[in-house]
Amino acid sequence: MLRYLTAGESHGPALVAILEGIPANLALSADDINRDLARRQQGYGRGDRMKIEQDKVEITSGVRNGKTIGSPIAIRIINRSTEFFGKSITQLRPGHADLAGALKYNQKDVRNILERSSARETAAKVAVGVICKKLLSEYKINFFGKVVQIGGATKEKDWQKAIDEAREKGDTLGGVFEITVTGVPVGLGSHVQRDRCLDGKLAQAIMAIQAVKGVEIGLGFEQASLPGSKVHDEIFYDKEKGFYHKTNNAGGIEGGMSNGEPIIIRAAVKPIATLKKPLKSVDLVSKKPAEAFVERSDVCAVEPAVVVGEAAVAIELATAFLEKFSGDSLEDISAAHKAYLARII
Ligand code: EPS
Repeated sequence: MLRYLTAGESHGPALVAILEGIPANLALSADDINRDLARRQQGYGRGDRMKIEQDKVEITSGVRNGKTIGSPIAIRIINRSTEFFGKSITQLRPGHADLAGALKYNQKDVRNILERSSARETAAKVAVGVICKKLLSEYKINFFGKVVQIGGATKEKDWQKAIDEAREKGDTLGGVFEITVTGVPVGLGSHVQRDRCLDGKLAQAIMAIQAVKGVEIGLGFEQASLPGSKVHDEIFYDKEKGFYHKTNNAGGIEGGMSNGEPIIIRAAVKPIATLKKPLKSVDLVSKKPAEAFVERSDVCAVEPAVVVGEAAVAIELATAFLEKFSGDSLEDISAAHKAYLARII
């Protein structure tokens, strides 16, 4: 079983994660992880925090001589920007976890909520996701993420302008990103029980990313207005490649299982909740009207969200892959995978 936990506050000493269930003998280095950590730090619209941080991972367990050994993999990413950690806040930000978190956890200092709810946590998730991607790449499963929309702009040439305009107004923007995964074998997930449906698991993982408010797979919401003849992907057979479809409106998933076509999943990201020109709000302690709290933040974080989305999808697909081809070493998993592919042709 693959499982993981992250811990760490945005301006605390470090972010950490433990990932258990990765088989032995997978080649893994800090550099493998650092590449995606650097990708996550980029993107037009990022704030000044990214000029301070140079996210690098330290692998503190589970790897010896450049290979996994089957024990839990622990990682740590040091936070350079810790200057806000001691500062108390009481003005609630609409759109963030501030209000619900402060009431739920009985806190008078919103800092105790925002430090953990910050999207900074996604650095640890990306580190875990890279390890899962690395495992899946052994089986020719590859990830391609991209931005498809920023604010209302669907053309790349308009994105920077939209972000610049939002910045000038003291505003923020969200958008849509898309993750495509190729090489996924037929039969990950299952139709037999709701908590084994692959699309359900992917939707949960994507929705659990900070700021994501919508998910669709394949044609998604568009298919609700189309007849079946325009939606369902016809089935063909070829002696070399086996069963296949010429279209992929299902986004690679039918009946809660991968169907052998690329998995295509899109997510809607809401605009960042910290606005330079603050919205009306209330002070948590005095309960009097107050402007929302303003601290350093990003104008738009859809580009980094692509990298986080890839990680979230990779973690779910690796979990489903290891359920199907379970084994404690890479060699055992490869044998099960090879035998299965030979059977289904
Ligand atoms: C982030 C770090 C944060 C923000 C952003 C993402 O750093 P700071 O709050 O110190 O500027 O830039 O967090 C949020 C968007 C949020 O809502 O909390 C990061 O490392 O990705």
